[in-house]
Amino acid sequence: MSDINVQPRTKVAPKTQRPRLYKVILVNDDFTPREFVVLVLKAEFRMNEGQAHRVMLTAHKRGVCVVGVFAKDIAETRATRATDAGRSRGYPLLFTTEPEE
Ligand code: NFA
Repeated sequence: MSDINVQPRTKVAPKTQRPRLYKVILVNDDFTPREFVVLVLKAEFRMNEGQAHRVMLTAHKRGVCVVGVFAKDIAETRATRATDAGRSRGYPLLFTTEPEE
């Protein structure tokens, strides 16, 4: 009788889990001046004038615009800082976060 055990290999290579990414979304309002929105986008999201202007205009026309995609803590910190920058000037400017599918 053979004492060689041939067993199928059952260990499966685990798929590496990448941390979920979060979108920062700029929400339009009727009060925050366009140029102030552009200023905040440049300061808090390191955008140049052209990029910031395009994002501002897209939110202005469509209601919302994705500003960028980041790790959760970075997305939340930037959305809070950018929203606070508007609040400190008395504007209802709002940035929200939302997980990517
Ligand atoms: N809708 C604002 C205005 O007409 C500009 C704005 C754009 C505000 C994007 C917030 C977000 N002054």
